[in-house]
Amino acid sequence: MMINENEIKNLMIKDSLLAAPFVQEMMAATYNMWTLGWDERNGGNISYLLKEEEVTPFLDIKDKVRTAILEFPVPELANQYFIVTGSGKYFKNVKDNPGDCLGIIRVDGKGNSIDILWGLENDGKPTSELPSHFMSHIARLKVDKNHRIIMHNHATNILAMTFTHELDEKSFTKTLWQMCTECIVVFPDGLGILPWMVPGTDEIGQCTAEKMLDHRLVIWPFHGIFGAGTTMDETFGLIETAEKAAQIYTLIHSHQGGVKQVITDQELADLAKAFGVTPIEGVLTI
Ligand code: 2HA
Ligand code: ZN
Repeated sequence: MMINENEIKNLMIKDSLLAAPFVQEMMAATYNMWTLGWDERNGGNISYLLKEEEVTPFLDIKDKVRTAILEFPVPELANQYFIVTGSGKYFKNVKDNPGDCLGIIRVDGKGNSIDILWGLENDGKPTSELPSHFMSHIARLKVDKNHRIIMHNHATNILAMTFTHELDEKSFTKTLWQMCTECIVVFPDGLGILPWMVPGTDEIGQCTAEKMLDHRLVIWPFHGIFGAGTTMDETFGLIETAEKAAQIYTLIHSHQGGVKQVITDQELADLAKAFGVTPIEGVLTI
């Protein structure tokens, strides 16, 4: 069988791309989340802002596979590259089939469409939560120039807690801070909470992004959580820490004996001081 020059180039690029650190990180993170039970079926999505110089060693950026129009323009993200999970793709399958489940996309110069540069084979589309991801990236970049990752999943205990705890941001934050000593240090900026809304819409995207100006964690009641961060590990660790605290909450509240003692507000303030973080206003009363 004869293979032409273009086909050889494509095969080599495909091969080397799978070794790219950002592809490896997406494969590992999605698999870890699935293993933790946070991403049943096609639940969850990740988008990862990439620098052009990270992409060019692995991909010819002049070759686009196809273009997709954006229903919500994002001029703030013009010419930016992302690796994203695909709409309807199962996290459990990403590591065995990254070319089908992931895509590398670039927003055009005006922010009206995206070029698909690699992946999303079989006519796949970027995550159905792209409005929430893009709008959240825009919000986080306003407050953190090192921001890179938006991650959404259906973390089990956080989701459960939205049924059993009042949905007030301050008291929800305080309860989580009280559950594990490290929480106030990991998320001194607390959590934002939206009302229940239909997922996948521009509206939930706008509301999530508004919360992201003040918090790196945003809860969608009865659905899941959004996290933001500068690296995959940091973002994963942020959600993991909140989820662990929510697990402790659920464990102790199903315990017949109930709660006998908690970390006091003074102790939380001492922790914040010792670790040099500033807790959001209005949560601690000391
Ligand atoms: O489809 O989690 O919110 C994946 C989702 C939607
Ligand atoms: Zn979801």
